[in-house]
Amino acid sequence: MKSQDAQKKQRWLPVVAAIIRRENRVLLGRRPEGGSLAGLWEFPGGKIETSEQPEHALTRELREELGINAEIGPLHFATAHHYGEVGVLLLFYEVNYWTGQPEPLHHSELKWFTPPELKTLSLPEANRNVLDRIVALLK
Ligand code: DGT
Repeated sequence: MKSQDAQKKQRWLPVVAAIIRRENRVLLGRRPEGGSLAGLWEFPGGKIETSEQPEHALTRELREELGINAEIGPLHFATAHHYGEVGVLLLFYEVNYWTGQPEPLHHSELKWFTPPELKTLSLPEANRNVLDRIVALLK
């Protein structure tokens, strides 16, 4: 039987994130002030709700966060990371087609970055493992 502390340590969040490309640039949003990981640049997306299909979660998040209707492309990478007691499993999907103009409905700022610019940004730790693979995808 596991103690409550041990169970707490196993909190695990599945998260979907989008690699939204326009030519050789990729769209990132800056996490809003006052929340976790504030001020860091992240790939748009968010938590998968219970019983939700990952692609549906990403479509929903992109509508809520950016106001776009996106067609979700292939799943490219998965990476896991722990922030203290919470683990995140991040699934990165490619998004090449959408309608609407991305707007910062959730982020403090949205910006398109080239691969060299991406490498200079402050990103959540969880993204460090996959940055090289994302950059390779943009070439
Ligand atoms: P919070 O403040 O941690 O409750 O989360 P929210 O509601 O701001 O976060 P949400 O729904 O975007 O959840 C995503 C979680 O995954 C959050 O803990 C941050 C983490 N994460 C790490 N890298 C990324 C990334 O590139 N994109 C997104 N969307 N989340 C990331």
